[in-house]
Amino acid sequence: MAIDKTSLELEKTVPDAEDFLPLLGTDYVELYVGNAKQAAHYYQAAWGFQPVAYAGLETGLKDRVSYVLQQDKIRLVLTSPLQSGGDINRHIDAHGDGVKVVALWVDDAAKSHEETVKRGAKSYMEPEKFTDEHGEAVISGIHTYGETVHLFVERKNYKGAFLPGYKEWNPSYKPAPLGLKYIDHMVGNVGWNEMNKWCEFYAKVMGFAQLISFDDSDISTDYTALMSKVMSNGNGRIKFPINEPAEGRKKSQIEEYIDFYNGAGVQHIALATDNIIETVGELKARGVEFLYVPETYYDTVLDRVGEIDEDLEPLKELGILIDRDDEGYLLQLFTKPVLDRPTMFFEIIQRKGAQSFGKGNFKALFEAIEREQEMRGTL
Ligand code: TYF
Ligand code: FE
Repeated sequence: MAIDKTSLELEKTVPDAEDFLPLLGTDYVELYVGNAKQAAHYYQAAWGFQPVAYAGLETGLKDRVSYVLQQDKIRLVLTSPLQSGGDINRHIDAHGDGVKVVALWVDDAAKSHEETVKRGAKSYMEPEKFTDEHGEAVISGIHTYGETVHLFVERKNYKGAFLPGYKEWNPSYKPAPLGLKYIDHMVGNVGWNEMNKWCEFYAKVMGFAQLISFDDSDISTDYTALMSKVMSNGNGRIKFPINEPAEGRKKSQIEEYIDFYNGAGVQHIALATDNIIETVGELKARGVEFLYVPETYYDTVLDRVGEIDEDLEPLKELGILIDRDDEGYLLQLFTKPVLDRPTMFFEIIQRKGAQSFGKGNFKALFEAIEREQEMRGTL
């Protein structure tokens, strides 16, 4: 396959002075799950996340429980209801386990709320101050696609383990971390013909700009079709690709997601590592399942991507995919869905200069996804 031009200059550059929503990074990702205790064990044991904080009956909560886990800059919050009824149960009933909150780290949560609501965001949470003996945090929030929300978290005056209301959680069980560093990007699946609407939302309401676009001729295989655009904030720390289903010969993987998730939601979270061979080797040893890439992929991959630092053999053994753009290359691999519903999955990515998303791998990747769809009988 020819190397595509993937220049990633922002179509519209947002000078810092005009950035009405300066984002410092992803603060945390919160999943609503059926059994947070067991989910926490999974992310510790299989993924090497470290225990950080806890809130539940012991801290005075009556109706829910949350576990906070962290690996380098990646913070996960796992929340379950403790009673029947209520929003969390309803969310789990509709979507299964999934991402409810993509929290963004800001300097001024009140201003973030004001600026986005002024531009058309639907408020989810008015700015609210939370305090304990470790200081003060301010949180506000807006709705995005589906039932997903963005919280703005201001923590410059907070010194505790996570946020007020949580206590430190320090069990003796602490499997080693796996070298996962930060969230590279988080992808949203939206409904038919909704991609542009949500890209406009990120542009208009949050001041993001489009990085690249590819049309469905780039990404249609015989069966799967989707459209995708990547939206990024001004400093590039937050990247949100948005996918919509497109008409193919058979059911789009995005449509399968929408059917099982009952609407739009987070499709995959891409986690960056400095050593994908070690990270993926250890994830596999701990039982995480990845999409299978046929060995024939490796017969021609170096013709496409040229020279790379790594030996091909371990990449082939682990099924790691390779792609190149004008700025360098990247290594990536995708897990199978990590839930029983074929909804959310993870990507492991190591960037060696490349700032794109693996366009050259789409064919191999989507054929691998289709083999899984076939086994589920959902094609
Ligand atoms: O984030 C991306 O754009 C890449 C490619 O269903 C991708 O990881 C796009 C759609 C999809 C799986 C991966
Ligand atoms: Fe991705």
